[in-house]
Amino acid sequence: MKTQVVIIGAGPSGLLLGQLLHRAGIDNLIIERRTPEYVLGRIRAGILESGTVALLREAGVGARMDAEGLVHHGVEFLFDGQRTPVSLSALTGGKSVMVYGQTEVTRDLMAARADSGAPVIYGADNVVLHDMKSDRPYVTFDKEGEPCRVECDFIAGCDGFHGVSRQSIPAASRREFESVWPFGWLGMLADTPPVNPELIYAHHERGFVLCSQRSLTRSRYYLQVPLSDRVEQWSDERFWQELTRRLPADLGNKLVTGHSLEKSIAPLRSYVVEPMQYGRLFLVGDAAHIVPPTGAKGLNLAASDVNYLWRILREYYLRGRGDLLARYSGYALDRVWKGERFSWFMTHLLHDFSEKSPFDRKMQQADRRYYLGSRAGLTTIAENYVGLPYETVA
Ligand code: RFL
Ligand code: PHB
Repeated sequence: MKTQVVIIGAGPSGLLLGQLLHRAGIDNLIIERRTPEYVLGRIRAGILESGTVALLREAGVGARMDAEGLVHHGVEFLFDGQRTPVSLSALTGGKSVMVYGQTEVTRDLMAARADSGAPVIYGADNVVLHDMKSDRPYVTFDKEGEPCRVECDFIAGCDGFHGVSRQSIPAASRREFESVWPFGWLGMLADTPPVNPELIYAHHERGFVLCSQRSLTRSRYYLQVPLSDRVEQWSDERFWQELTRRLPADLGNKLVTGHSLEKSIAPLRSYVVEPMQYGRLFLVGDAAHIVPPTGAKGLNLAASDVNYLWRILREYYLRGRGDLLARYSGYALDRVWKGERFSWFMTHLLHDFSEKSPFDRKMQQADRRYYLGSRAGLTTIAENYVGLPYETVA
């Protein structure tokens, strides 16, 4: 087999890149280890930055998002029992975020891929990348026990944190930066109306709480939990009780409880690999970086990488601009590190750190009072939350 770009991984990064390239007339093949049902079963991100929304529209997959997604012009913070509404639009010159879950984004991208007739191979085992430093890289894999080989011009490693692409770069040619957080998030999805029209990020001495949503009838809540906790220890009843304890009475009384559709615990990690390319291999999304979910940046940084890579590849194929290829990592990492910084900042600001010294706790409290009590502080939070602008590829 032969194609122009082999994309490894059919998560949101791989599917979005494939869609944009296909619409630009650039042939690509997506190779995915799992089944489509498995990929759709993962409940993850819920908030899209305005740049991600624009990119999905540009890819021709914005119709259902625009019809069903909820535009949020604000977000709320809560600590010491005090609620602070943050008007994202007023602080950013009219920008907003979209509540539209990663599952729905992925479903739309899968449908667009099927309509386009462009190929995806699901259930591919033993994917191996070859000759990335040459002009003719290729990828081998097994499909139903049969060995396959695809020759290509470029490989896009969109295969997430545990994928094969990053590991294919020799250790001496990559540098890793990592910080693992001492707690996890227990997430719960339920068909109950959200407790508040806007998302609430709350600090509580028993731990952080996030009240999020997927629609007007579907809620997504998160609780900070110790890393030693297992999801089996959290019955629905215990979850709702703990959530109520961490919310002020006016909100707790409004909480509508119900049967959970999904519950899972995610550890929190900050991670970046540099550079994000090796010869003709480009790393995209979680394959290159992980953020704690507190800033809602994981999926949005993946879209940001796709934004740069597809424009660079389009310039290469349509205008012969080979010079841009070497600049992918620089473009992507500038925004990635800013997203890492914001996610790190939000995680520090809002979680309970039992090992913090009394002085550090006072600093954390002062940070909260300063950032949420000054227009400059609120503007910093708002402009990062709606998403920093993309640089123009030129
Ligand atoms: P994905 O979604 O992990 O997709 C990668 C795809 O590659 C496939 N794959 C392979 N295919 C072929 N060969 C191999 N050897 C392969 N190895 C892996 C996988 O099966 C998969 O289909 O990465 P992508 O596309 O870069 O997308 C990134 C986003 O998924 C991610 O940033 C966010 O979901 C992060 N994230 C969250 N972000 C938020 O903004 N808000 C959240 O609430 C949130 N919750 C989460 C999350 C990530 C989680 N993970 C990764 C543990 C919750 C969890 C549990
Ligand atoms: C979610 O709805 O899953 C969500 C929203 C905002 C975050 C993290 C997760 O910061």
